[in-house]
Amino acid sequence: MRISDWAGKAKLASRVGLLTLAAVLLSGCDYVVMDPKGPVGEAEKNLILLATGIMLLVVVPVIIMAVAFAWKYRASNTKATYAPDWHHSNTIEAVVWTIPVLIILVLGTVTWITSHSLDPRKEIPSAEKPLEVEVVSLDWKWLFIYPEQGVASVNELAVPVGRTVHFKLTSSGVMNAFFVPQLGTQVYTMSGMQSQLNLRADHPGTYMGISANYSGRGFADMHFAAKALDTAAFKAWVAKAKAAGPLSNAEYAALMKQGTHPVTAYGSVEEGLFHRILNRCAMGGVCTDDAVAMANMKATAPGKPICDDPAKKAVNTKQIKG
Ligand SMILES: [Cu+2]
Repeated sequence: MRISDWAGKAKLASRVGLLTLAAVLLSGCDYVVMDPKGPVGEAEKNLILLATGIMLLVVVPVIIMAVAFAWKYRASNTKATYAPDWHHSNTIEAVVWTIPVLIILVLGTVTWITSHSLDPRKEIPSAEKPLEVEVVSLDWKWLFIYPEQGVASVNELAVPVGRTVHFKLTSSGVMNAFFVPQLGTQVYTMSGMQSQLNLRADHPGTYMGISANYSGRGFADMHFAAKALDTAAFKAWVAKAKAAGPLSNAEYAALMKQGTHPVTAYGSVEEGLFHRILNRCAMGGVCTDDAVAMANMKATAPGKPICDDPAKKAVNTKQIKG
């Protein structure tokens, strides 16, 4: 191959490379995770950048060496050392073991520390009491209950800017995952279980909220708007919700039916609805916690069949966190 052919090939390759880069940069994709709007998302973004950077310490030299070695030891290069009997080098051994071990130590330490500092259950220090929001995933919609305000909404989450929000999450049926990428941390919602999440939005705006766990036919439409509002706007949002009709048992039964749902506000919520959803008795019947309590009582009575070893900690679905 002549030199001009090589030059032509290199030019083509660089053009393809530039076009690919341009396509990625101009694709209009929002790198939402890399554009966080709160402290949790910020910490997670930094963790992604740090982990990627550390891993590139290996990836980049390996790519360079793969090309450089192939070029240096090409058949036509008579100046390169030819060593057919070579079999060991202490220097190479030291390099290929020390660097990965150091990287694993650093990554392991960072992962250990952030697993605890970014625990979704961990409270975010704040002077103000966190806002309580109860989240229920249904097929295929999200229900948000505000116990303090006595209102609820479907597919719209409003939170005050700068105030920590403490979420309690569960699912009415199949497993889903609550995720507002710009605020950080995805948490699973599971039937009969309660998970917890603490988040804070530091900038007003409307952020995309999704379910990050496939849950069936209407899943693609199972998203919600997470609105971070200033204090006055949040008060106005609550006032507007209060003017809407109640979230009655009949209304909740309708929400439980499979199907997508438009954004809806409810002016009042039946007391303890989240507790009953969590304990699988929202539509009547025996609550799971009552059933478990009854089974435990039976087990402690002498001569009765033992459902549960009383010496062990009671199995109570309500207590399982995470
Ligand atoms: Cu679970």
